[in-house]
Amino acid sequence: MRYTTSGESHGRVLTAIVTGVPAGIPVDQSAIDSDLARRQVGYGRGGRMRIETDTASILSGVRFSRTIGSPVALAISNRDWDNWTDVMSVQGEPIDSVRVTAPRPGHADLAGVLKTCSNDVRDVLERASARETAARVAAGAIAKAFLRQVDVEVGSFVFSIGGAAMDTPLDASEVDPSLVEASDVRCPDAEASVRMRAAIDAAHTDGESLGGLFYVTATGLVPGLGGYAEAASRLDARLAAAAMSIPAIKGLEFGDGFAAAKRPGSQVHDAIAHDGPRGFYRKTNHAGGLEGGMTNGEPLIMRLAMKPIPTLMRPLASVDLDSHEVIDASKERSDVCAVPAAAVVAEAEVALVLADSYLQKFGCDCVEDIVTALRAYESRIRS
Ligand code: EPS
Repeated sequence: MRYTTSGESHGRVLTAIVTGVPAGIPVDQSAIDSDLARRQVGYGRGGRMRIETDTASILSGVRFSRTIGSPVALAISNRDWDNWTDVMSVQGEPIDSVRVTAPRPGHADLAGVLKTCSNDVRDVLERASARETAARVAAGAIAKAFLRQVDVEVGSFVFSIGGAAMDTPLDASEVDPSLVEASDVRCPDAEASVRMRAAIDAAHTDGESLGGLFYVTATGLVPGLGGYAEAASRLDARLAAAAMSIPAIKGLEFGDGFAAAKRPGSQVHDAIAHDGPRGFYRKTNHAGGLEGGMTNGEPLIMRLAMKPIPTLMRPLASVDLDSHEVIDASKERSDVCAVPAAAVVAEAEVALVLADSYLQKFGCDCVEDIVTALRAYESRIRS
């Protein structure tokens, strides 16, 4: 299962095409829209989120609420397009007065215009904008619908925003999703949520932006997804590539991650146990559910680091593309913090990789055959 997206931040529409989709996945429009809404919620988002109410139109690949084995195309309209029809006109001549010539440090702006021979940062920022991640979330909702058929749930929560963090240690796979969904910073700890909101308020007052750390988890995974024999089949490598493809994600760890590098092996690896009905299992999960490039049957636990958003209301210095004079970087309307949204985008990315790894192991034509093969595998490895 793969996806591609198209669309500019203030263009008419965002689209996603998901290929390699097996037949027989129940597709509920409201589940896609509910994930789109989860991505839009979050304390610290800017004015744009008051304009958009994202909803996906399913253009192909679904009939009578089930996938039929063909590519699934999804479209999300940009409501803000109505305000940008001149600046983002598909036809006509460039309008010099709307050119953006002050690239922002930390954004794709400068390397983007140099690479594409453009004299207008807007040519780059429109596509580099994280608005595109709405299309990824729609694509990921198809992967999640498949994963539900094989009893896998993907979730996320925010661990820290700026310097405001939850207490450690915590078992990320045991976090109650209802507490996460009830928090407008997607943090299950009410007291930490208050501190995170205060940090966002202070950043807003100072013309600053904030990043943070968040977890993505997946439960119900069978052991043996991914592979140890080829570099390209290693599931941790595939998950890392997917996570790092999300704008502003700068770091990633699985399980105990960087902390494990400081401890001796006996405190890092998870002793193997077995019991009749359950089969092989671990009493600890330092590895975050991955060993040797494969799932080991324990929950997948990933922690991602997001940098602060580059658009600053108190901008850093930049250089004008035309005159080469020192100027302030451009300050478009922007978010102060999008860490809660990035967590929902990361769920989508992880779901797409996990769905693909199930299809590689258990077949890719129809859900019924995949589930039959999965049950036979589960029964064999339990005995
Ligand atoms: C973004 C800038 C802001 C964000 C946008 C990402 O948009 P605008 O320039 O229209 O105010 O709100 O995110 C979204 C629109 C979204 O849906 O997440 C940027 O420069 O990356």
